[in-house]
Amino acid sequence: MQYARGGATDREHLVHDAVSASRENEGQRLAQFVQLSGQHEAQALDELNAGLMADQACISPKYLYDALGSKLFEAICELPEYYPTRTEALILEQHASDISRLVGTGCTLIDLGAGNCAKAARLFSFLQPAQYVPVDISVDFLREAVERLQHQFPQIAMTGIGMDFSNGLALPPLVHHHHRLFFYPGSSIGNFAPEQALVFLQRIHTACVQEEAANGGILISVDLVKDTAALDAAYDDALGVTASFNLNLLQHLNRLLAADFDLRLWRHRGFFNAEQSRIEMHLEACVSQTVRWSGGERHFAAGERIHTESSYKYTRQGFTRLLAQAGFKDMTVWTDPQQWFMVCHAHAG
Ligand code: AVI
Repeated sequence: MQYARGGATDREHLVHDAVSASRENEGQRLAQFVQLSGQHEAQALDELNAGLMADQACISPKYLYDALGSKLFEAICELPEYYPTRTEALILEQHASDISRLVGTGCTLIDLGAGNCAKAARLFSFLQPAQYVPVDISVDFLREAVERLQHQFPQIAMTGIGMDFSNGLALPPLVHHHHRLFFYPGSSIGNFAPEQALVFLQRIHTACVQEEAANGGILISVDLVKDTAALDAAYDDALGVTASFNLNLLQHLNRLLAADFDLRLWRHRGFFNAEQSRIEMHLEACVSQTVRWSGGERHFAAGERIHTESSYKYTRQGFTRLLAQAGFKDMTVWTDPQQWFMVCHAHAG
């Protein structure tokens, strides 16, 4: 995926909870892992409470990704209607050599929202990174995949980082400054509103040029504006997997907040809002009801909604303009024949 799962993190809150340093073990290089502490539980509960009490109720999409939510998202990626995953894979496969010509070899490959690390691993033989840094909300999630990859690619130093990068990108000193390539696949940038996306891209730009490092850049995927019917189907599939993914958020809230959402009384809504150029996902109350949780309660009228996700769709020009505003230059764009999806490389300096 993946959305940066879990709570907000910023420089003040970053604490190295656990670092397992790279060791040599009978000639076998071991990956290293760093878990940076995230948002405090109390802050998360305040955020959820405020969202549920807002005039237009809303919950951050990061709460879609509990253990079951992450599995449901993997299933979404297999759906015939959900074109982004397979279209991106095709573009990356077709243009891996072009990408390696632009990036060169020996980079520090920083994989944001790495998940099972499969997308980046397909680029290893082309990019031959000196260091691979998968970042996801929890190192436990990364551990298995990274250890397997480290075994397969012993020549690449691997440092798994557990952090929520959505509110800050303060990487630990173990991550080399030299020749950083930020890889942000999956069109996850679309889950930020455009103003937030700009701030996030500016942070990546700063992280590329810090310490006067040279050769930094970004390789990022973006979902493009297209026919509304194709977009609606991708976020409201016939099998109902996206509906389950969305409804599971209520189950997650029941656990986090000791809430009493009855999932049978809510339905999934997923549709393209052309004016805002975004998919919106909502949970809609089927009947009038009162929901209670520790710390609050709210009456929802039938038809009232909780906004759970936005997924912005860009034009090619609109997104390259955003990259330029963030300080990037020399954009190279690859798309599929239908121009539904794009992968873009840009230099930082
Ligand atoms: C993770 N993110 C890019 C997905 C998207 O398409 O916005 C999340 C998703 N939500 C519903 N389907 C997929």
